[in-house]
Amino acid sequence: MSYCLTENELRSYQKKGWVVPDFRLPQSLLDEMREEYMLLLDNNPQLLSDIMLAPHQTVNGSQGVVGSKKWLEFATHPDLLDIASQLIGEDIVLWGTTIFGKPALSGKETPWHQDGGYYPIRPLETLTIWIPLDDVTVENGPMRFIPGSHKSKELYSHSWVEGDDKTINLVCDSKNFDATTAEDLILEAGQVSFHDVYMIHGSRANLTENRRAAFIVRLMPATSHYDHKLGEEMGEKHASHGYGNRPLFLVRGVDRSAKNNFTVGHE
Ligand SMILES: O=C(O)CCC(=O)C(=O)O
Repeated sequence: MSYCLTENELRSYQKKGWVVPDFRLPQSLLDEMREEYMLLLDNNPQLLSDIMLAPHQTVNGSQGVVGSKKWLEFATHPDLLDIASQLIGEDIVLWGTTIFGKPALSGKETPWHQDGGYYPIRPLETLTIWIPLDDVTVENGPMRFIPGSHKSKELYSHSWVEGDDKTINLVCDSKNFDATTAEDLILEAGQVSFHDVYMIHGSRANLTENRRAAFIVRLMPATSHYDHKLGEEMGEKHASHGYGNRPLFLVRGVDRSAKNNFTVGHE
């Protein structure tokens, strides 16, 4: 085990819904990710950088992203999986990645939401690894978390809010939480945050002169089932997300659910 979470860190994850361990990614890895991100932007001039789904997919990419296997390599870095296994167990499936680019001057807001609303995962369990490629400051649109909002394991009501000034349009109704309790996630590039699928979170726009990009990895314990058929049905509403066709990767252990299909969506 490359990094062992302390009792305090484990408690923080359980109590607040996220943890930033006292751990850093190697600088060389960070440099590689940044380089690969520039390539990704070059290869996808048709897409806005605010949100790019599944850059690890080289075929059948959601939003038509032209991705690369490098992102899968980054997402499954042994240190990250070691930490993840302490939070969701030894049997792990990777089912998604995303990059929220928050470009300088025009980086869109990500409104308050829970991640799980349209994930075809039963029982619904997902650990999100949030990896900033740049330093995150109060000004450049840090992630904002509502502590403890994951605890009831409930998906709260969300409403569709029109507008292309945001990265997503399904927004958690304000009656469900107290925004004044929000905590900003201020991180240096190299630090990493891990958060629970039920936690309410969002981020403001970035109007600064500095980009605030983050690479996001979605893992589920292999006791859960990623139901592609359900993903297809849900996809009727959110076609670009490609949930009916996402490739699953068993990245640790065994498929305890015995229901996951590791052929759909692969090359
Ligand atoms: O990076 C951001 O600003 C938003 C990320 C997010 O909402 C997520 O990872 O679920």
